[in-house]
Amino acid sequence: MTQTSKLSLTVNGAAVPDIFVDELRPADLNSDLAQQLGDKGYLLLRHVHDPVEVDAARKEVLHRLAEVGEVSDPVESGLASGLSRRRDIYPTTEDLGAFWQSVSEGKAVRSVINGPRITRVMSTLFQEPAQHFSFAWLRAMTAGRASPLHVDHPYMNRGSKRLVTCWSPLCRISLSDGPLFILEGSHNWPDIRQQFEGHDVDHDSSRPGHIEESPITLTQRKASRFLTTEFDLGDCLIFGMFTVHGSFDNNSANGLIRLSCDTRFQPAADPMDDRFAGPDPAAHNGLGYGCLSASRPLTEAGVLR
Ligand SMILES: O=C(O)CCC(=O)C(=O)O
Repeated sequence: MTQTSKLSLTVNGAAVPDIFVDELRPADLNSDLAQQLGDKGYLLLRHVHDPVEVDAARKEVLHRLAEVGEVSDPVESGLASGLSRRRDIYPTTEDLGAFWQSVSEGKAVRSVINGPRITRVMSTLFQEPAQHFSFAWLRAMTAGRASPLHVDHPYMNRGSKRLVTCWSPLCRISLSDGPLFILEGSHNWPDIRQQFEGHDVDHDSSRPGHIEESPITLTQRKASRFLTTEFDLGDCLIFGMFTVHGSFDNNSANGLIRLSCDTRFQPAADPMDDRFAGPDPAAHNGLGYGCLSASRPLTEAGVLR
């Protein structure tokens, strides 16, 4: 990474010192994926999706956001207008959820995130047929926003123990646009596992699902590093349920809407968390897609999920 690019990285508004940042290394598709995932806590796969299909998904999402007035012309540049008619058109949480479900289930989006290319990689990873949740976490992050530090386990732990997250950028994401990061070695941190294992955010709302310690403090305390990279169309990042991750702040100077989607895969033979399965997944608190901050207007600040 170049010195200048690193300087644009902030979390919760705080500059991340260069010494705490390193590059995510691409996985070797020709050697054992499960072993690499176990060793490093993540798999960065370059060009696993078809970049042309990812670009089609990007445009599909942007045109849906433009319908509610949230994208400037030309729409396919992907810049936020700073305005929104979403809540006027979709006044209730249910309406907002139905809108976001329709965007998340767009044909072009699904042919990337649930398509045969990524499903093949997942079957190779599990060494048996893979299946995905029907629910998908499509995100549109405007400048100034970020995802908090967390592990995924407390949000989706009622099914397979072999569940993995697959995070796919749906636009090019430079270091200043709020890329995802993982904390190096965090999949092996016993205190994080102990704190979150068995915690279910829908059963116990008295405890947060995310990590309250500041990302920089935790990284320093663990002598860890923020691992990130610039993401291109076709890339994806796979990680397990105890890998600590979040996103840097979107500091895009021109207002780029950072688009990404996280999906979850597991061996098809394992039980599936029923909140996220089937044609109309109930998701968190039975709200369906209305549980996601992304279902709310881009002009409103929101919390994760
Ligand atoms: O895209 C983001 O900002 C967050 C993604 C995430 O938290 C996840 O993949 O679990």
